[in-house]
Amino acid sequence: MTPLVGLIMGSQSDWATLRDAAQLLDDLAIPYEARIVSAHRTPDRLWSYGTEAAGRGLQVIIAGAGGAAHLPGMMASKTRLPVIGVPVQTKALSGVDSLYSIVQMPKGYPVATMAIGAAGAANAALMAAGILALQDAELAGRLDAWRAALSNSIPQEPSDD
Ligand code: RP5
Repeated sequence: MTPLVGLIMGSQSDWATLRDAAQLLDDLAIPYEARIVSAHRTPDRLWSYGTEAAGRGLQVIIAGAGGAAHLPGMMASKTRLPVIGVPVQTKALSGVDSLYSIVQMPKGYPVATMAIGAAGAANAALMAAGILALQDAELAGRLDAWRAALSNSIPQEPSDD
C-alpha cells in the first residue's frame, strides 16, 4: 500500500525510540515508511525527501531526532505536510536539548512537538492517526476503539502488586 505516514529519524540510534511510533501505526493499520534522514549527515536526502513527500502521497510526517535536532524543523521548511516532531532522549542533556531544538520554530513553519522519548513517539503516531481519521471513517473507528481499550484498562483502585 502507498505509505501515508513518513516516519523519519536522524540516526539508526533513534529507531529504539521511534519504534514505538511504528508499533502504533501497525496496530492501527496505517501504511507508513520508515527512513533514516539526517539533517546534518545526509542533508541532500532531507532535501529530496521533503521536496517529494507530498507528491508521493504522504500525508503526515513524523520526524524524530536527538541533540541538535534540526530534522523536524528543516523538514517543515521543505514540505507543507504536517510535521510531528519527536524529541529523542539524549545521554548528555536528557532530551531537553532535543525538545528545545524542535519546539521553538519561527512563525510560518510549525512543528507539532511531542513529549521527549517513548511517550512522544507513541503520541506522534496517535496524532498522525487523528489527522488521517478526519478523512477516513474506518480509521476513525479503529482509533476510537484503541482509545476506549486504553481507558478500559485503567483500574478503579490502586493495587499493591
Ligand atoms: C541526531 O544525533 C540523531 O537524531 C541522533 O538522535 C543523534 C545521535 O546520533 P548518533 O551519533 O547516535 O548516530 O542527529
